[in-house]
Amino acid sequence: MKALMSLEDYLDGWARTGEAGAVAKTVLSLASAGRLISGLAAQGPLAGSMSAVVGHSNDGDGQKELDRITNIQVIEGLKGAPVACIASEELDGPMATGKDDAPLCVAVDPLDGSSNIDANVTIGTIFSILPRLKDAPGAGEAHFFQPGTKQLAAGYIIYGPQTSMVLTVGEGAHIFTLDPADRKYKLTSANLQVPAETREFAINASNYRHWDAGIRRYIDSCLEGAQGGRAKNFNMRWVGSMVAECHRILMRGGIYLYPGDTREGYAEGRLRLIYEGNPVAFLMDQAGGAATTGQMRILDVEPTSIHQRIPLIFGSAEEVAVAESYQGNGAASAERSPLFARRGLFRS
Ligand code: AFP
Repeated sequence: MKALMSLEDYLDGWARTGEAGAVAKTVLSLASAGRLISGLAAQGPLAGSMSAVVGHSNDGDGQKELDRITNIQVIEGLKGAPVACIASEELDGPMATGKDDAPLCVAVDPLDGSSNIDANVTIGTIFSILPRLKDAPGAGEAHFFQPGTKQLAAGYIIYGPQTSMVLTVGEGAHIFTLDPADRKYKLTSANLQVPAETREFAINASNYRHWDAGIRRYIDSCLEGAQGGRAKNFNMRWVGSMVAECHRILMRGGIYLYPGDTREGYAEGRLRLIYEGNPVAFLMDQAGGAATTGQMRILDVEPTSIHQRIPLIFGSAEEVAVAESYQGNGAASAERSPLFARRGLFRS
């Protein structure tokens, strides 16, 4: 098999100096942390009770032991990187690294999908690399209140059957798979392209009764299949781990939806803008996909708080546009699908 380009060689060829060189160093630091986290995740229960609840977390669920450990590993891993401050799902506020003049800031979800640890389901580390604002204090939140369009790099490390880093530095989206033989990340898919059309949607359908009319009508239209207005049948997936859904969508297309709903605390959905929505949106943008709140591009949203939630719809560009077309006033006047009225499968 032809020698594959390593992550180091890819980054070397992209940038050696200046801000881009700093981004390259930071990506390699995150990749190293990913190696350690991958090893820990692969041990599962052999490493102790990684799913034990050990503290509070920002999403209302308990903080798991593996959440805590991966957060430490990411922070430790970034110690040698040119990063001035870190925002993490596992930290209440931004953490100064002591390198106040470093050019970068990193926002991270150290372990997305941690409710799946016990079930041995794919999980991942999501990261977003931003320029430090020169006129803002060291570890101030202001660095992270930049819209997603300002990201210099973003991606995730997915811990599944393979461990891979999916990365964009603004020149396409690429997959670097960690080779167990030599523990090096190797370019296995360059310039990913999300198919514009799809027949596969991902949403937690148990929340149907909590959705607004627009989302219900869109999902109804998918469920009506070939007999309905869409004139095609759809398949459904819901892994419970956004990184896994994102990877599947990058590989074969699809649409992921986590909209706001009427449950307490879910008016803006479940996913976080700065360290989940923005990195995924950057990857989608680079891979010809789309990412929206249902009303506007995720990348254009101006963040106002570190752990701000955001309604998140992303994936195949044409399907995202269809889902968007059901949002806003038009959807409210739409008739409910007779399919569900008759069968009462999803009551309002
Ligand atoms: P956890 O990290 O708490 O497991 O949450 C994962 C997640 O943020 C995202 O990765 C999933 O798509 C989504 O939540 C699943 O949410 P539901 O449990 O409400 O379906």
